[in-house]
Amino acid sequence: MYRVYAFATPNSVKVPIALEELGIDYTLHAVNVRKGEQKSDGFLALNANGKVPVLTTEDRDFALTESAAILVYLAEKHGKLLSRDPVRRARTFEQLFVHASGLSPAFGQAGYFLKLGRP
Ligand SMILES: N[C@@H](CCC(=O)N[C@@H](CS)C(=O)NCC(=O)O)C(=O)O
Repeated sequence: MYRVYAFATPNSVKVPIALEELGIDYTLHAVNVRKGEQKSDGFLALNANGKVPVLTTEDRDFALTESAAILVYLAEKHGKLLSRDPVRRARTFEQLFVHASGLSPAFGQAGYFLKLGRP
């Protein structure tokens, strides 16, 4: 069974959504980024970058960070959600990269400067 380390954030929710779509069991482990839990030693051992989400196996032998990488891993490992047709596959990656390289960083900065970063 997978473990998902996440919080109620746009990047986090992608992982449980994919696991639900795939029909795969997982356990959800809250990492409260508002309280700084993503910078704890225990969490940094999973992701030295100190960010959610992280997907691990039950024994935590395998830990994967970066939401887009996690989505691609799950789709390839379980043979669903990612077409083998080159054009359809490219369209999926097109949307994935729009989010990973543009929308997500913009949301992250807006969240920081509009909420967390205020004095
Ligand atoms: N590129 C990363 C971004 C991860 C990210 O920025 N996560 C945010 C929540 S959406 C986070 O952990 N923020 C806490 C922090 O940066 O300290 C991904 O897609 O997984």
